[in-house]
Amino acid sequence: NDSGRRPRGALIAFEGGDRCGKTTQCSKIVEHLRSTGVDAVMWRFPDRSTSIGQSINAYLAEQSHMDDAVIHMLFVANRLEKRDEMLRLLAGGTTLVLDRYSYSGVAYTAAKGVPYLSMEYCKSLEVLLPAADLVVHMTMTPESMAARGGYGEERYEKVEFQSKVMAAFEALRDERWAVIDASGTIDDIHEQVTSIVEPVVRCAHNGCALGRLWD
Ligand code: 2DT
Repeated sequence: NDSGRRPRGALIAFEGGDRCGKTTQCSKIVEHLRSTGVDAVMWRFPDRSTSIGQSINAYLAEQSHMDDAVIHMLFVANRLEKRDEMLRLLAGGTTLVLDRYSYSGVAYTAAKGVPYLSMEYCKSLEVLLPAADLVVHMTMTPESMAARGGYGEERYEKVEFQSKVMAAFEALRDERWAVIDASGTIDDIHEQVTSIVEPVVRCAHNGCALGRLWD
């Protein structure tokens, strides 16, 4: 980078069904990147700390009911309210590791099968946001997810629904996605994640352009 500008950070999203180990892997890769001198932070969506995030949290905890279109748009708004900060961090050289992003937004709503909330329509609401340089899709059968501790506590944690979410994620895949079998050990998965993430971080540092959803 001879322009004198600081190299940008990479935008990396972890996606997958509930209880498949995304949060663990996000923390581990951030810790690893930092240990190699890469400036990296982990964020999660929904961000339950904002007022929109608190409404989403109540919905997920089944403490409130909301129209499917309304809750969908709150998830979108919850990303948009973080957009400026996200772009600022990336431009300043920080790599952002996201525990869920727009891909969950589209997959979970599309999986509901509401006719006016089609996958195409849901995608159209995300176009103001940057595309992830890499989507790490952690996959595992809904039955094995259900066997993990804590499953079933929130609204979407039902085997039949998770199968539909899985199919929706599959329909979203493109060349930026890497699929990882989430049934392995934490260390094996971390090793695979590291080998996929490192070249993407280098590419961003070397000036690969940040894309936009869904170009
Ligand atoms: P966790 O916080 O446990 O990952 O659960 N979801 C998430 C959506 O329906 N739309 C979205 O845009 C996002 C980001 C996935 C969050 C739950 O909310 C769902 C599971």
